[in-house]
Amino acid sequence: GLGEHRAKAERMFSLMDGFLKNDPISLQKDILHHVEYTVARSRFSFDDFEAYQALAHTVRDRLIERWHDTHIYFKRTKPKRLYFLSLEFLMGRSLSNSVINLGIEDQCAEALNQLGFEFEVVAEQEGDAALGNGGLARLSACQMDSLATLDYPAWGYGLRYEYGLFRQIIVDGFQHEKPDYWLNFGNPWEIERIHVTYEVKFYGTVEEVEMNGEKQKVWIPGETVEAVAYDNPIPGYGTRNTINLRLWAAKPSSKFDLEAYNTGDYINSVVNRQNAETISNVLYPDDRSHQGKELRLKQQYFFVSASLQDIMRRFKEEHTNFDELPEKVALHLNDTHPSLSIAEVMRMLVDEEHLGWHKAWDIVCKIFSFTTHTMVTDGEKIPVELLENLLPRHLEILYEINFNFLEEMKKRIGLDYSRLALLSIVEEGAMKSIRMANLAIVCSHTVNGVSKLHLEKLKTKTFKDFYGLYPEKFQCKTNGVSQRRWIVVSNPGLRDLISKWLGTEAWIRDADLLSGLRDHLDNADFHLEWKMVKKVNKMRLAEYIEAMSGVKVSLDAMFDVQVKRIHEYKRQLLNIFGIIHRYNCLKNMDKDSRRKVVPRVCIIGGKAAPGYEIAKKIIKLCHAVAEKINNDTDIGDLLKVVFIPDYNVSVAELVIPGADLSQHLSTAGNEASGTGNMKFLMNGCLLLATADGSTVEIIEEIGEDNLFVFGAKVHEVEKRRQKRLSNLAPLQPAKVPLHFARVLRMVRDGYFGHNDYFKSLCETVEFGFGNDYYLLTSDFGSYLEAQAAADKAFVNQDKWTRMSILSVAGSGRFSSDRTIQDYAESTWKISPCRCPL
Ligand code: AZC
Repeated sequence: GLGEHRAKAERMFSLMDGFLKNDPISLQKDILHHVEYTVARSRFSFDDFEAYQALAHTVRDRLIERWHDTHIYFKRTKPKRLYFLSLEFLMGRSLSNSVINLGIEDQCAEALNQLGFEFEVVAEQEGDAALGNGGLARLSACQMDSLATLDYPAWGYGLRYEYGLFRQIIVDGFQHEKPDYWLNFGNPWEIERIHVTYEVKFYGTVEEVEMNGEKQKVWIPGETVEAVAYDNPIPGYGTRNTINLRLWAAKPSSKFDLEAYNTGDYINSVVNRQNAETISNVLYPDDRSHQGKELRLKQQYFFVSASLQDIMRRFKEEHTNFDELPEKVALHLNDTHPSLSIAEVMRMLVDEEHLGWHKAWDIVCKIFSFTTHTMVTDGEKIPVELLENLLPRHLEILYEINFNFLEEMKKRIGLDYSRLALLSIVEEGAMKSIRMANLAIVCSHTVNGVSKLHLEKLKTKTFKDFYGLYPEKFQCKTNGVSQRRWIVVSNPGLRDLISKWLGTEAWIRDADLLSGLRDHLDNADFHLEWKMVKKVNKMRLAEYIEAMSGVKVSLDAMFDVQVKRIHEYKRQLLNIFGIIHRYNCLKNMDKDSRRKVVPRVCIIGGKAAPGYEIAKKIIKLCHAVAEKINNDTDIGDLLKVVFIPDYNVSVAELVIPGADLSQHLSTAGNEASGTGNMKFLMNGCLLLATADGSTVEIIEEIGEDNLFVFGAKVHEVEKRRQKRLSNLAPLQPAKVPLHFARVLRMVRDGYFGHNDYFKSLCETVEFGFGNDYYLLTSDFGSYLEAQAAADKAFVNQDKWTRMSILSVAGSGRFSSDRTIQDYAESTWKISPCRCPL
């Protein structure tokens, strides 16, 4: 009875000590407790890694407290919730970020110290969680941090891949891929929810049955897999709110495979069950191409089905009427990858909840929003053949959505079949397929671009036809990055300096305050301290470079960095050609001129998709050029070239703060936004960049004379491409700038060895072959001018420091807090829901 219940509650309460304490002594006790009872080591002998594990569990306990309170609070107040659906999250390490967001960094450092450990060393023990490819995935991670910090009632959903993005090993200058066994050392940041499981079904047939006198479709699936939840608490900064990132892992269904057991085929039935686990096994390592593989489709649906069952269960606990769904639930599609969700919600509402089609469609169109992350027109497509087999009912639903949509369009635009064919969700042709972007646009109430330039291209090119039909759907949400991760965690020196001169730490929650640094622009002491911070970061980076590649670099040199995925459109090749040109110039200089040269350390890093041959050749070329130049004693410290292997989030945290100059070289019109540029900007590193993606807005914000802009503008690119093609017939060396031709010839003729291997790479920029689609030839001259301007600016360290300060001061707009607030207010329509202390 009630009395019994109350007695139990009182007893529980009396057993509780209150919240875990965060003073250094309590933390030490907890660390030792975890050393002994979680890690099962002796408190008298444990190493740095074990100290990491014990501290991580100590922090995890505190995260769980807040995480619980946050969820109880959300449950009680019932706000409209956002569900952020993404197949990729690049979280990187968690320890430092958590400790900072919980506000217990000093206490943890002191606790460790008294136990004979150093926080930085212990934090270095943690491996990266790399459940994503590149920009899109890291953006999701920054956005989760902002959602928590700004107190939004949000959940992230993703997949718990057992193998994250491959580790890049360089052997002899060639990239090799090694699996990323990230879970082998345990993962203290996740909470396994063995009771939060859902069945996900595949294959089978669709049948028609009579129900209440009406014909109703039912899907009779052929295979069942179980999804198990793993929860990852995401703490906000300066708030108790700690939200959840729920990742799904596939497990064999607990339902017995009866037939196999009965026929005595025990071994095979166990083997079959194991196949289920392969679904969430490995992340696809391509960041721009989609191959229409069955396993990938299975992953997508597995993710979608588990997440939506979870979301609907939570909704139904609190509501009985689906009309309320749009007031209580916002579903965000991070790119097209999760857009099967649309068909799945329709299936749930129509087949399972028995809503009429039109009513269901009405609801569905009010809950989805969509962000695209690419400039490429040819988006993700799912072959109908695959769907027919794997998800037969979903295919029917997609056909019906498309039929209704096209009927509506016929009424609006008439029987213009070529236009209708472009709009259609179904692509006819050699391989009939579903266009995921069209599906997402038709159903979402908002279609977001990730920079102004990107949105412009969506409106005028990529989705021009849709824009004509639904202009109000299209919105710009320029990307941002978290200043918690990209200054506070990765650049503690700069953090202290900023806080000292601003007289507050409030900028950690409100990045606009960074503009206050402009007040000290001419202060000599400020300059001195600013330069000192950079120097220390360069030292840290130089040590890392020496450890990784054996190359010793001078701290007086300009550290010039290009780190990002390797892609033709990102033009790492332009960078390498520039380096070769610089080398040629140095070789031809007399002693006197050489004395005036700004020494450079050119640092390149990034992974190539395993099947992307040209990108792999770029990596090899980088190594071949490095080998030649670094071993030329005549050049010495004037020029060094370094490739940093296995670029990932934690490497970025080390490299970005140590950079003087960073390069963002995409041919204008190809980079949807770019977020690396923002991270460098926040760290006082000057940008050398094309006017592409979000760089255009950075220029707006800090002014053209605070960075080095070069190259064709978007509107010039198409014209130049045409011009090149009209020159196509004969090889026309006269049209190629001399310097460019010379550099190209050196690579082609084997100056750096391996000429056969580099042949196809050279051809990408040659007439009659690749036709230089990305316009390296025509941008080369302007690129060299920008480089010369950077050299010149670097000589004047006063000017350089001013530019550096102005970069940080202008970076506030590029905080993911601004992006998330904009999404919350204009797209998701959600309000902050702050858990009381
Ligand atoms: C990237 C875009 O290429 C980049 O310009 C953008 O800044 C970033 O998304 C975040 O919006 N796209 C991807 O990373 N895409 C995939 C599939 O990985």
